[in-house]
Amino acid sequence: MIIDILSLFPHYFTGPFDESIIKRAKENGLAEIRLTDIRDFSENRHRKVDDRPYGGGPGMVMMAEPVVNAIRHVKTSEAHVVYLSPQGKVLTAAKSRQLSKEKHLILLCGHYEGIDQRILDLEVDEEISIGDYVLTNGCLAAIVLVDAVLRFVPGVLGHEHAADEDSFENGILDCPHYTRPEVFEGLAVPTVLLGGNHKEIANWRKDQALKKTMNTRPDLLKFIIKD
Ligand code: 4GX
Repeated sequence: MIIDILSLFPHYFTGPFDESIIKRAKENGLAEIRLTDIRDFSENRHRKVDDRPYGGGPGMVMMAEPVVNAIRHVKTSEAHVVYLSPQGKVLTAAKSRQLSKEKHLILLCGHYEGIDQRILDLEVDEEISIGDYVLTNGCLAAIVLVDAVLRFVPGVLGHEHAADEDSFENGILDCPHYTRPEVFEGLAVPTVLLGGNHKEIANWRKDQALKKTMNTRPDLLKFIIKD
């Protein structure tokens, strides 16, 4: 998968994408992440990419010309263009899995008060939000999206089924996990996990996951009728 990230701060991404699982995915050729500085596409001699909003109001808006030129510079016939914004549909595991099937993702990171609407009209396929809060810019949202999507690209996680067992894959939260020691500061591992009865363990985990979901995210249970 090729991922192009268009932003005003290409250096924002060097830390997160050069560690751990994403680093390994890049080294193994499973993901190529390319960073583009939108300022390189400004026609202005001061590399200006923003201007005052028509109709007035506070803040600045990213201008159509440099952003559209930057997108067109990296765009291929297979590209799927995403704008990260609080106005988008909220990112889910299902959407992340869907995006993991794309050959070429272009992620546009907004700055200031947003971007000229004509960029969306002309070049953007979908608008995605990582949650109902406002960040200072779209770079962190792009990092979150890349991380959530790459986990579903075959080979990125060590063991192929790891992504299937996670929270949300069954529409509910995950069960609690334990590792050694058996007792930590007086708290014992539930005995069912020590017994080796796989059916009993599976039942216990399902029960715990449901209880956790009921307490923390009852909204997730609204549409679920399952064995
Ligand atoms: N999930 N931001 C976009 C610029 C902006 C402001 C207003 C459109 C309208 C965000 C999020 C997010 C900060 C990225 C504001 N664009 N992105 N940016 N939540 O907060 O994705």
